[in-house]
Amino acid sequence: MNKAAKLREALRGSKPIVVAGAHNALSGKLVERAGYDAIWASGFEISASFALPDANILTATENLAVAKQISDAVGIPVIADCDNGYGNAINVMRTVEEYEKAGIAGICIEDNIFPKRCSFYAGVKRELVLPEEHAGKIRAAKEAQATRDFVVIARTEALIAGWGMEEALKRARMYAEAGADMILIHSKSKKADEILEFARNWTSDVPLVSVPTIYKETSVTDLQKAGFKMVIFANHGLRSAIKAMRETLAVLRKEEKAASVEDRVVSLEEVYELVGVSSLNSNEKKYLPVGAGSVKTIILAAGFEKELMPLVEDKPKGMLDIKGKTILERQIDNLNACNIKDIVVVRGYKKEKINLPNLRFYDSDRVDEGCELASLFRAESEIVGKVILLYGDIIFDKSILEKLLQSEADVSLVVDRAWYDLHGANGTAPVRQGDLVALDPAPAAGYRYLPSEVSARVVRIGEKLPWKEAHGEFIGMAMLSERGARVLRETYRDAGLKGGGKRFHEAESIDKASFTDLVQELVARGEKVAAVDIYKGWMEIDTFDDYKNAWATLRK
Ligand code: SPV
Ligand code: MG
Repeated sequence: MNKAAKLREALRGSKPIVVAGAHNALSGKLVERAGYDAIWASGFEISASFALPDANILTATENLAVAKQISDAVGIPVIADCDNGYGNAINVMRTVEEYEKAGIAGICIEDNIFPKRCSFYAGVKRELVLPEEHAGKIRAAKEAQATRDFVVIARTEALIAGWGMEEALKRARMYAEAGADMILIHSKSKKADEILEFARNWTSDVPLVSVPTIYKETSVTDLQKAGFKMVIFANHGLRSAIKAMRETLAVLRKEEKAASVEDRVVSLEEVYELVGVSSLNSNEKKYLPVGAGSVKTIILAAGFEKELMPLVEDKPKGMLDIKGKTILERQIDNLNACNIKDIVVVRGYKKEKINLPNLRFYDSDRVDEGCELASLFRAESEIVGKVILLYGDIIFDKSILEKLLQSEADVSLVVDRAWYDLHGANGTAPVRQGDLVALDPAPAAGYRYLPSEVSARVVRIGEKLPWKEAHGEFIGMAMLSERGARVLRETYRDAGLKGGGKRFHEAESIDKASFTDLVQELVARGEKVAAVDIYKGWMEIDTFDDYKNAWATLRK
């Protein structure tokens, strides 16, 4: 149902139509949320919101833009205060056409001359147009409307201008005969007596509208009993906003601390909710291309490494300084350089020492070795959308991250192929066994690594993979697509349910498993795990020797 039809329906109903003023979309939304039947796009409020008097200073175009802004933001009808229609009957016709096209349910036109003066301003010259002229405007308005339901309210200022009850009644009758759908009888008397007398003498079927701004003791029920169909609280939203803003700003100026006004302001979350941030988020996911800007990174920095003692006696290894920058800072620099700003860190061992800015934290109490997966799943709610998983103890060249970001696979693991040149191809056992991977296709005989277009699949992974069967080393950096993230979560949950305390690949149970065990599980379930090939360009800080080596190799 369109909004004019809604307003018509309310007019046919037995209840009074209770309306409140607004001056922009947000205030309109607040009126709607407070349960009013309709919104009054108030000339007084809109002018005031421009810090201007209500005296036809704003143009029709400016007022219309605000009324449309309000109507577009709400589901209830908007009745626009169109002052005197912005000119004579000819101007009124265009006013009607434009407001109706904009989705406004109805307008109100008063018999003030152009330019008007607000009904309440003291000491200003008050002149009304001849009643015949205003009746002509109402006729023109009704003929100009394109749809049946659009509502035209005729307003007389006869009581405001001091012309007396007879003149007010005479004018109102003329406007009703000209086709007005409602009559607004305005008064600046402190008591409702005037408008109540008017209502007693009103014999027409055309319903009456009241604006109890000055006769403020009169309730909707009183007005309904007197025969009024619509009551407009024209400017109370704006006036309360002025009071609240003035007081809050004064306290804040004095205290000079945001917390001093905390109890006077709504939370930011309430503002987000009012302006629809949640639909912004879901639409971004639906419609924006997935670029690095929408990739999240989860850094696993919970673990404790005894081989790094005493270096890590008072801090986690991610906070180890290497030439003026911690490992974590070096990782963050590279992530930021690739436009990745959403960084989640899973902390555990000495967690309070990881306190760098612009990170989001999840805390794990599983700091003993071999509980990496349990730590990662502390941040399970973050494993959504495109996600990079990063071990907190590696230092890497930015180009590795750039290459990974280009992968289109659902699950991508960065694999160092230099490992095979060093060990696999010439049969030299590695000094230390890392997370090794076997690939399909395996490197050809007489292997010398050359970057290839086609990425190989990881078929086996783990620390216990016999080195002679391995083709590369997983460096501790992986990327999941939106689907990959979902599959990873589901696989973890499902394996946990089915496996319980049983062995989980290289781990004694899923509870003690590493990320690589879950990758092996994905492979076992037929999931394609792609290897993103690199050739050196990274280092892991696992031992004191690694640390010394990093100092020797890295630039400041
Ligand atoms: C307005 O809100 O602009 C009105 C109502 O016209 S009043 O200010 O009470 O005249
Ligand atoms: Mg007005």
